Amino acid sequence: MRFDILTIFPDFFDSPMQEGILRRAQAAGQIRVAVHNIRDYALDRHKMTDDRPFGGGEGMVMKPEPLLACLDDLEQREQGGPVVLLSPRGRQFSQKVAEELAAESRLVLVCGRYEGVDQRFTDRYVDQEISIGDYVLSGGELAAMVMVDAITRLLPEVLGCSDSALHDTFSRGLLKHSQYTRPREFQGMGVPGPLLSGDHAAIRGYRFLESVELTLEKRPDLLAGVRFSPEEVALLRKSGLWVKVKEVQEG
Ligand code: 9D3
Repeated sequence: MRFDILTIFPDFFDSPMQEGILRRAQAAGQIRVAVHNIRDYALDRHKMTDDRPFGGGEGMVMKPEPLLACLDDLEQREQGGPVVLLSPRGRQFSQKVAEELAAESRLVLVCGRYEGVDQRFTDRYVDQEISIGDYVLSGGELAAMVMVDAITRLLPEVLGCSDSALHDTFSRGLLKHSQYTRPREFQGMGVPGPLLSGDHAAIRGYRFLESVELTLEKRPDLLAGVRFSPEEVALLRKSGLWVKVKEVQEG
């Protein structure tokens, strides 16, 4: 997968791309991230990428011509992918949107700054607008990083253990069970018995019930879409959680 990122702050991407999964995925050639400085495409001698809004008002607006020049340059060199504008107006990013975009072979991510991007650029050249949530950021750069990270770890060749993405929180709508490691006793606190039992069926059952319990407590909204197998229903009934799950699911 190839990501082209258009930004006036290319340095923003340096360190996040040099750690962990993103670093490995790039080194292995599974993803390529090309960061383009919009300012390099500004035509005037002051290298202006923003200007005052027509009609007046606070703040500045990103000029459309440097954005288009940058996009044109990309598309002349390579086959273009869908153009995504990171914007507080966009459809909200989610695991589902990440899965959808992970099916692309190329994405162009345009990072807005200031009060926004000239609407004529968006109207003609942007395929979709995406927000990462209902809070105000200073620009689209961090949002673009969030997207690159979430999408990259979904690529089948990226995760060594190919089904660990499937087992993640959200993959089936349950929060993941808690984890413990050594030491066996920490500040007077032990580790739940089943995890030390070596009985793999007991461990699976314990973890499943803890997942359901956590989801009931912290994210009951997630339970609406979860279906349980007959074995799971039996476990839930035995533990007394089934009634609560039904309550939440049937509203
Ligand atoms: C105070 C300015 N806001 C007036 C309603 C508009 C506004 C414009 C530009 C608010 C934030 C920004 C910069 N943010 C983004 O470009 C952005 C963003 C975000 O702020 N939240 C969540 N996702 C995203 S994606 C891009």
